[in-house]
Amino acid sequence: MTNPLHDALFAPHVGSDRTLMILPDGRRISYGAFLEMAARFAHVFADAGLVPGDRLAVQVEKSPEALAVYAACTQAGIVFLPLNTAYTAAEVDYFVGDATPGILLVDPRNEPALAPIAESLGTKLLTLDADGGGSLPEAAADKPGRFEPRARTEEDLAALLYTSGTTGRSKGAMLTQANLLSNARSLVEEWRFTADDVLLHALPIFHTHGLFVASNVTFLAGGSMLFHPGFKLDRMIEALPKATAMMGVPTFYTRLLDDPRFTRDLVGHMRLFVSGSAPLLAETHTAFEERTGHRILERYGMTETNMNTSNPYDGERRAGTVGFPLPGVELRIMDPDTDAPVADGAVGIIEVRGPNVFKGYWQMPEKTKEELREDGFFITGDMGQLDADGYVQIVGRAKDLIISGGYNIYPKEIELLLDEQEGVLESAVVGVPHPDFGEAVVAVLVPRKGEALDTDALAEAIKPRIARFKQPKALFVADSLPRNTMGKVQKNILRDRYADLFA
Ligand code: MLC
Ligand code: AMP
Repeated sequence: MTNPLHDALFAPHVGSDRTLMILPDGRRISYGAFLEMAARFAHVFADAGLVPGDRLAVQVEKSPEALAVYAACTQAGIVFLPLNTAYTAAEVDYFVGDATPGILLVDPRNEPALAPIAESLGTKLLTLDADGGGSLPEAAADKPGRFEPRARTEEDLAALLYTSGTTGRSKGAMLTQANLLSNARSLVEEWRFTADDVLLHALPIFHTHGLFVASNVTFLAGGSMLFHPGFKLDRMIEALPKATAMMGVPTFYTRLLDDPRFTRDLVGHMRLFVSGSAPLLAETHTAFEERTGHRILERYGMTETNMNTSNPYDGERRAGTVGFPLPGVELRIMDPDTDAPVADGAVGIIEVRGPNVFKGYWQMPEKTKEELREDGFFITGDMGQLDADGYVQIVGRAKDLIISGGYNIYPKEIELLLDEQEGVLESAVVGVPHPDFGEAVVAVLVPRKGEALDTDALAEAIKPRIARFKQPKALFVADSLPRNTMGKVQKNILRDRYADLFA
């Protein structure tokens, strides 16, 4: 029986004593032990009645067990649906209602808030805490350490990852085994990952970067990871001398550069630093090289497409660019007005096609049609251009999107929520430069006639509704919003108005 993703990432390591993870306390977990744990979890899921194609939603802290749930789903043919731990119960309610998973796995702390949601949908609730305790590991304790992988093809779904949209409604990107596998293979090759690599892994494992890019590459190469629950500067400084490679969002790099302990000596032995998920400022790239002698390798990806482009491993890693399309990925720059390719070097919307491109949005055929063309090209919504040597440069976004510390935030979602609040006539949410997060969320509110707005009370009121990272870092009250002659809010004017807020 074949299950291509399992066969490539996990099957070769069953029973292996090689180290997969080294935890911050020094504890080591071998590939064999990790895969035994995954097999036990797979038994729990199958015994609960989940069959291939069913979904399993997960909102738990990063831990070896949490990653083993992904491996368990792969072998059991279950579609893995990871959720940001910052999402509130109100947000999880939407995802669970939309994806109708057979199991919802949550942190025991959130059980009281999430149990009613699971119950109303007939979804089984299991728990897993940050230390590996909970009802899932309890149920798994007496299960066999081997699980016969369920038959799957490369076209079957492996994961469902939700991404917000410009309408404010999140969409589930359907990723197939082929999407994940083709990308992992390209990246191992392009970035020269081997079994000797030790990746410093401090990214969350509920998004593409930490889950597929970092973890799949490690599994496929048979390397190991210094597996940290999150980015803590002191821990990074301690761990870097033991790593060969690191992957991070630009905030990781600016935070490291702000610390005098981050020196050339500390990372002299490292072979690779990868950055992505948000624009890396050319000045960060330059400062990093001056400090360490290393040139960060910047790449460009999305939830819907995995990785699209990468700067070269051996050739010039050009600051301010995201490099070249990966092997098998076609990239074109289109003029949004004429729907034809732009002239050489001109700016347009980036479209990509290849084995990395997702299958569509879960139960949203209309949305899928709007963004995924019939010829297979996906309209990324990113504005880009090719330089004279073919390096892709991202110069802006056609979509109204803020990227803060590597997390995507769609203003529409926050505006809809603010507009619902008492006394608010309308609102506009923009991203402004932020030294730590790259961009920060700022909201401008217009009160209803005769009403006074209390911004502190408003900030408090929206807290239970949206994740902390999406909440505005500042709220302002204005008499009106700047509009053009068509009545469209001129967000560029607001961005300029608050450009120095966090400088
Ligand atoms: C935390 N906060 C954020 C935030 N992260 N606010 C805005 N944007 C963020 N990204 C909030 C916290 O809740 C806290 O609020 C305050 O800001 C300070 O938190 P902190 O302790 O400084 O944050 P920290 O825990 O250190 O997290 C920062 C971070 C983290 C950058 C390490 O956000 C992170 O790991 N980002 C990675 C995101 C990622 O993996 N993206 C990949 C997406 S995949 P308060 O007020 O309560 O104190 C993708 C495709 C691709 O995009 O190409 O890769
Ligand atoms: P997400 O859908 O959350 O995976 O975010 C994908 C978006 O992140 C892309 O559409 C880009 O706008 C942005 N992005 C990812 N990598 C880069 C990069 N290296 N430079 C600039 N933007 C990036």
